[in-house]
Amino acid sequence: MSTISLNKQAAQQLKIVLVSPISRAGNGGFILGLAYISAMLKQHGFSNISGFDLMYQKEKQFLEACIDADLVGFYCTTRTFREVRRLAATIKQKNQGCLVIVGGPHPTLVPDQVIAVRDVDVVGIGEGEFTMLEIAQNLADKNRNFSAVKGIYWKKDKSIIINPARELLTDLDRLPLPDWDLFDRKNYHRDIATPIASRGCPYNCINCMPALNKIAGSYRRRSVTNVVAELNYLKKQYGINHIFFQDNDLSVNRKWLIELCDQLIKRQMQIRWHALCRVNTLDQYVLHRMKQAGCVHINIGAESGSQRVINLLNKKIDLKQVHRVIDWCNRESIETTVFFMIGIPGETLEEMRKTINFAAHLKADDLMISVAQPVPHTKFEKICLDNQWLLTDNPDDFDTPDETGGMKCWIQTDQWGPKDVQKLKREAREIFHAQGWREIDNKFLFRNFSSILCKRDWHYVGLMFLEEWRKFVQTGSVSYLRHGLYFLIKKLQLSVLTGK
Ligand code: B12
Ligand code: SF4
Repeated sequence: MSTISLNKQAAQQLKIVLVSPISRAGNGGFILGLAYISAMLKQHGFSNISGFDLMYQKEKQFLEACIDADLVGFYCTTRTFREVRRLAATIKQKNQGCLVIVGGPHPTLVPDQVIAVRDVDVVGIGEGEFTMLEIAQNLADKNRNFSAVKGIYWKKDKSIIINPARELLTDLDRLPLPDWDLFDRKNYHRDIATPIASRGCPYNCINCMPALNKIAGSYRRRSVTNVVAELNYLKKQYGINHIFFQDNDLSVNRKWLIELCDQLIKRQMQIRWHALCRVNTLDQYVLHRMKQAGCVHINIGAESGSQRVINLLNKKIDLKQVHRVIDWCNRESIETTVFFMIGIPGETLEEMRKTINFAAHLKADDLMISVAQPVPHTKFEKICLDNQWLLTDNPDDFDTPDETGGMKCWIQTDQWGPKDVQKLKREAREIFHAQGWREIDNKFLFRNFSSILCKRDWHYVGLMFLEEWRKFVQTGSVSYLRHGLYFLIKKLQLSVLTGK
C-alpha cells in the first residue's frame, strides 16, 4: 500500500491528463477505470487532473491540455490502440518531457506490444489505481526511477524493464468512489449514471476468457452498503435517479442481489435501474424483488438460437431459460434487451439463420445482434488462429466499422466469411425492422436504454438526434446520421400509434 507523497505542494502542481481515445466501431460510455484512478489520485492530494473522453470531446482541447502536462494516462482497448499510438506521438512532439503511461484492457493483454511503441514510457497492467498513484508520487518527488512500482513495464535508458506483478485489490470497498466529475457530464445522459458493483466474472465463456480474467481479475464484488452509499451520493450530488450497472453480470450471487433490492426498497431510494444478468441465475422471486426495488430493464446474453453453438461458447445457459426469463420479465413489466452474436467460429450458416429466427420470435423489448470478433488471448481467438481463420493479424482492423457502424467480420472459415455474415446481418435487420423492433446495432445500447426509460419524452429523442448529428460531423460516418433519423422516425411512429 502506498504512502502519501512527501511533497504535498508538488503533488498539487503535478499536471495529470487522463484520456480515452475515440473508437470508430465502438460504443460510448463513461470511462469508469479512469474515474477510479482519478479518485485515488485526488484522495492523495493530486488536484490538477483533467479528463478527456474523445468519443465526445475535441482532440484539439486534449492536445492543448497536454502541452504542459507532466503525466498523460491513456485508457486503451484493442480498438483504440491505433489512436493511442497516434496521440502519444503528437504529445511527445510538443512535450518530450511528459510521461506517457498506457493502461486498460489492451496493454494488460499484450504489454510487450504496447511498450514497444516509441512514444509510450510506461505500460500499466491490470488495476491501475495504486499504479498511477505511485507513478504520480514518484514524479512529484522528481524521481523517474519506477523500479519499486508493481504491475508495470517501463523504459529505462532505452531498455525495457518488467516489474513484478501487482496483487489484485481484495477489498473493493476500500477504494474511493469514482470521480464522477472527471469527464464533462453533459456528454453523457445527465439523468443516468453507470456505476459498477463488481469486477471480473466467475464464468468461462470462450469469447471472453481467459482474457477477462487478466483484465478484470478474479470475481470480486463491493458490499451492498458500499454500493448503496454510491447510489445515495449520485442522487444527492447530481440528482440522478437512473442507474445502469456496468457489471458483467449483476445476478452472479442471488443472496447479494436480494440484499441490494431489500436495501433499495427499505431506504425508499426510488431509483430506476438497469443491469446485465445471466438467464441461468435469475428466478421469478428475484425478478419480483428487482422490480420492487426499481429495476426497469435487464440485458441478457442469449448469444445464439442454437443450443449447440451456446455450448460451443461454454455459456452454461439453455434456450428454455431465455424464454422463461423473458416471460417472467414481461409479467413483472421489466423490459428486456437480448444480445446475440453471429459469425462464431464453428458455427454454420444454418445456425446463424436459426439465431435470427429465434431472436425474431422472442417476446423481448429489444434485440442486439453483433458480429463476433476475437478478443486477444481468448479461446475464441485461439480457435481462429489454430485454423488460420483470421483475415488479419492487425488489431487496428477491429476498429473498422461495417456499413451500419457496428463491428465487422474478420473471420473466414471453410464454410463462410465476412460477405456471408454481413449479408445475414442485413437480412436480420430487415426481418427485425419489419417486425417493429426498435434497433439492433450494438452502437445504440445506451441510447436505446434511455429511450426506453424516457419513452414518451420528445426532449430525449431530440437530444439523441443531436448526439448522433455531432458524431456524424466529428467522424464523417453517415451511419450516425442514419441512426439519428431512425430515432426521430421511430418516435414519430410511436406517437402516432399511441397518441402520446
Ligand atoms: C462497461 C464496459 C463497457 C461500456 C463502457 C466502456 C468503458 N470504456 O468503460 C460500454 C458498453 C460502452 C463498452 C463498450 C465496448 N466494450 Co466494453 N466493457 C465494459 C466492462 C464490462 C466493464 C469496464 C469497467 O468499467 N470496468 C471497471 C473499471 C474499474 O475497470 P477498467 O475499465 O478495466 O479499468 C481498470 C484497469 O483497466 C486499469 N486502467 C484503465 N485505464 C487505465 C489507464 C492507465 C494509465 C492505467 C495505469 C491503468 C488503467 O485501471 C482501472 C481501475 O482499476 C468490460 C469488462 C470488464 N472489465 O469487466 C468490457 C470490456 C472493456 N469491453 C470490451 C469490448 C470488446 C467492448 C466493445 C468493443 C464491445 C462492442 N460490442 O462494441 C465496446 C468498445 C468500447 C471502446 N470504446 O473501445 C472488452 C475489451 C477487450 C479489449 N481487448 O479491448 C472488455 C474487456 C470485455 C470483454 N469481455 O472482452 N464496454
Ligand atoms: S461472456 Fe459474460 S458471462 Fe461469459 S465469461 Fe465473459 S463476462 Fe462472464
